[in-house]
Amino acid sequence: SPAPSAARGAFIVLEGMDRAGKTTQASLLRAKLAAQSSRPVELIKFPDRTTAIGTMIDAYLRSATDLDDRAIHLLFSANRWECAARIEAALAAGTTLVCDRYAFSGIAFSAAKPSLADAFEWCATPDTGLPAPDVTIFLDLSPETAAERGGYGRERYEREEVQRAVRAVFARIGGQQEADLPDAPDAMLGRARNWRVVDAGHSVEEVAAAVWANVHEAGLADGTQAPLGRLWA
Ligand code: 2DT
Repeated sequence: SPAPSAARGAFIVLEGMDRAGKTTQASLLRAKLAAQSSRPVELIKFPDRTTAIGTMIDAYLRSATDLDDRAIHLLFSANRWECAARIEAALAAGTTLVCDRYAFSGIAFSAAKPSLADAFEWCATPDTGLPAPDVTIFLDLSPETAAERGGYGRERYEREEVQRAVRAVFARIGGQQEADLPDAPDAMLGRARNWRVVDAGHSVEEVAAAVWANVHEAGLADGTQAPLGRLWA
């Protein structure tokens, strides 16, 4: 098979609401990318619950332990930092990465908490300097449609009022909601927020087609020549 034409693998992040089908779409996207070129494609996900930090995060999400809102926020970020070198090495070696959740979930789920509602900038800061996604595709879903799909699971954040608050922060991150707030995310998050919205309230096939269209339009179907960015430059 021909040698990959671009210098490095692409870093593609999928973000989304619970019940949006993110995990299904991540594996469909991996298959599609693998069929398009000889470039290796790997799936990764955050939180990575397999590490020591991930074990603490898992206990928190299952409500087996309680942690201060800022402490758990920093653990989620640390969980990305402990994987950052591996992400960079994989991309440099030519592997395209499809990543299920990343720093945007970190901001959205923390800033959705009353204790951190006015701390958007604080929430973004620990991820400063992490490898930046080449594109982030946000699978949007209303709580109403999530309910039609059978409702939420049993983990800590899987409640309708939490999901509504999280969705509002994602909308701020994506610039879908004008922020007349002092710490406007567009200024802070910079170009690292290369954000595409896909309406996940359609069939698996329709959503997969929309996800693929975004990857293709972003020029990421077979890696990229662009230098790897850093959050939040
Ligand atoms: P899943 O394992 O089902 O994706 O749920 N979260 C995730 C945070 O609060 N901060 C983060 O930085 C990340 C990556 C989202 C994981 C839950 O943890 C939340 C849902």
